Amino acid sequence: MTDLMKRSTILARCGVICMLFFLIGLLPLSVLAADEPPSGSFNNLQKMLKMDGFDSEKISAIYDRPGVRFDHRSVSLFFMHSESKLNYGQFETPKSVKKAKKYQRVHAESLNRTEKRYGVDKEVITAIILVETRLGKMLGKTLVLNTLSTMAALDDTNARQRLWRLIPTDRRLSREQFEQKAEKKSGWAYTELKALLRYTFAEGIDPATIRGSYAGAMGICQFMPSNIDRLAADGNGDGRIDLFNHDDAIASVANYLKHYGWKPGLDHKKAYKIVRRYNYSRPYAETILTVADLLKS
Ligand SMILES: [Ca+2]
Repeated sequence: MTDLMKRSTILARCGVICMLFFLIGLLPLSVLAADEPPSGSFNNLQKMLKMDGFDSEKISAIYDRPGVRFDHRSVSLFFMHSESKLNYGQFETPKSVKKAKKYQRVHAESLNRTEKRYGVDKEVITAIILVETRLGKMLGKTLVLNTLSTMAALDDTNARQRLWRLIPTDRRLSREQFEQKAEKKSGWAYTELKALLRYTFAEGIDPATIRGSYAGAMGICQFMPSNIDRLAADGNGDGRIDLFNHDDAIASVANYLKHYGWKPGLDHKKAYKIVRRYNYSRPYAETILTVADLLKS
């Protein structure tokens, strides 16, 4: 079934309400953000970045862009009780394993080269890419720059107050929890934001175009920007790090695991411990190792 046919079928099923949501989804971000002041939110942040040595003109130009804005929608998720948990079982189904095996065939050369070079099992690398982004098919829709800038701006009491008012009251944390988390997360986000800017400037990428998860993870392997500098690798040897390129993403996953102690022939317990450095969730680590075993069988 083509994408168009799928869309038509879904719309027909959902009716008028679904159609409205669908159309809203197609609106440019600037239209949706009409209720939010377009500028001013990041004035202090810009000053900080400039004081920290970033080029003044470049920073001003970035924050003048129409799509760059205070993004309460994604950042709110950090301060809400979560409603649903990811269904990890979906990755262990025969259909999912079949797709992962196909990925291994398509990227066989890159996976074999990487396994040899880093000593990390290609099945584990593939399992991580499967769970992180459905083998590079779901890369996230949020502008990483907006998420990190909004979160970093929360060191300012006005920005915190503004976000607090925008979080649905029935799902938000207590005010005290919110304040504590905002303070902690704003410092974290500022570090990540600086890493994003350093990376994109160095690679000649427009930082206002990179989309990722609501938490700011980006690329096929979903690295946080601060990990790019430390642990991303150039898998295709073109002298650049592009985490939206499969070769680079494959090598980066391997380099990350190797850095945290992966060696060929690790036992389950040690492998589990290292995979949790990629994502701290226990079901995540179990799933990665189960999928890797299924790919080996
Ligand atoms: Ca590369």
